[in-house]
Amino acid sequence: MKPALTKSSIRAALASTAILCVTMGVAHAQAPTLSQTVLMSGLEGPWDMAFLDDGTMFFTEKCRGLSVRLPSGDVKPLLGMVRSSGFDNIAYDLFCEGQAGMMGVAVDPDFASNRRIYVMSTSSLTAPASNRVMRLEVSEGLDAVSNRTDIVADIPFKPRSSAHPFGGPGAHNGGRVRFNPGDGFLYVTTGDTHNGVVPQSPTLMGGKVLRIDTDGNAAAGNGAPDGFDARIFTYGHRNVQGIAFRPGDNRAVVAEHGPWHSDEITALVPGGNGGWDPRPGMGGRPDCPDNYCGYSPNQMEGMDPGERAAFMPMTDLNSFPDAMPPAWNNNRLSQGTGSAAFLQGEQWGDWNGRMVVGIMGIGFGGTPVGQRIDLIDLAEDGLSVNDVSEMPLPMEPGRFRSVVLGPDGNLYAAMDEGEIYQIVPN
Ligand SMILES: [Ca+2]
Repeated sequence: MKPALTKSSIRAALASTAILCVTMGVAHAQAPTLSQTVLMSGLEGPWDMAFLDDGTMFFTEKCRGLSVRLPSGDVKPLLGMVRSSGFDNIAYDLFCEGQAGMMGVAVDPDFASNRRIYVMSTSSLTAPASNRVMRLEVSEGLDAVSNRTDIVADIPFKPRSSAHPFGGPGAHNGGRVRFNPGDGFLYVTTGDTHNGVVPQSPTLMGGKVLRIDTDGNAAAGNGAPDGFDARIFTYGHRNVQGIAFRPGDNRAVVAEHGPWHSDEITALVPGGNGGWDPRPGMGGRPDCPDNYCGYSPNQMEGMDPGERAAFMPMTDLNSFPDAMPPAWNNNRLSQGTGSAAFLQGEQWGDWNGRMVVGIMGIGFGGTPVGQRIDLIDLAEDGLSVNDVSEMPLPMEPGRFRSVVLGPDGNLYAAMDEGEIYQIVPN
């Protein structure tokens, strides 16, 4: 005997269907399953990527230069560095040494009309050398660049070896360049170059985040203290290699390498001090090798990261009570937070809106190497994190130098080992 279809049974059936839909809705918004494609391999130290809407990808290699991968897969060399091969167009002043070389690349928000891109590289045009941000114009055929204009020419470069870990020339350049979609300005991250006076200096452009227009002029409202170079947005940094802008409020968030302890993720405020000051004699610290206390008190051997942090903090709130506190310090470890991006789009499920941070891996003094991509759920006020988890990678981990969200909504990741991966959420 069939059950009678009554109004109440229909209502009950509809209600249970509705509950089922809600349940499925919740179940649907969960972590995606990832797959990957090797977009490029055999590269020499790929450092950064920047995309056009159609998937065209500009990319840099630290010691070779700038190239572009077309949606067809064809690759065209655009601007080579001294001693590179395979480039018709070579800028002989551009060179690599140690951590320095050709680094960040960004596409102008008005690329469709002005054909401009921006590249940061080390250059020998001055002595000592410097790191520069160059503006280039790309040909209609995407096969050449011209009209180079160096819009920032005074970012420090470390010219000589010093008595420090990784103490060779070229250390700590920062190197990321990114446009903030909210204000349209170009943000440039720089490093302390193992020079104690640089991060807190009002006039030296290392250990900073610069915020400039496309001619290299200071953006209005940078807010640095009186007497500071007007291009400075934030200062007191060690080595910022990651910067990304939070969807919704476009707040700048940086990822910064720590000194044997405390990689930091910091939500920036205009004019803010990151609180890194490796000068001798600061914070009760004595003289330090080559006047740089960054690895004190025991730079060549392992010791408890908490003791290090107490002695030489990444954010010295005793000396600088108003410094910007990090939202996260990688559980007091230094593993190489090299790059950052925000995931955006329904395809990322629960991860939509989370910050991804590529971690290169440094196994010093008993620290786990930790090569991975972290998913960071930043608190609304930027002062802490709601959650941090490790992305389950669809490939073997490596030294993640760059993570970029592509125009197709997929994540692109470059590894020092030579690959650029496309990571697809399913
Ligand atoms: Ca800091």
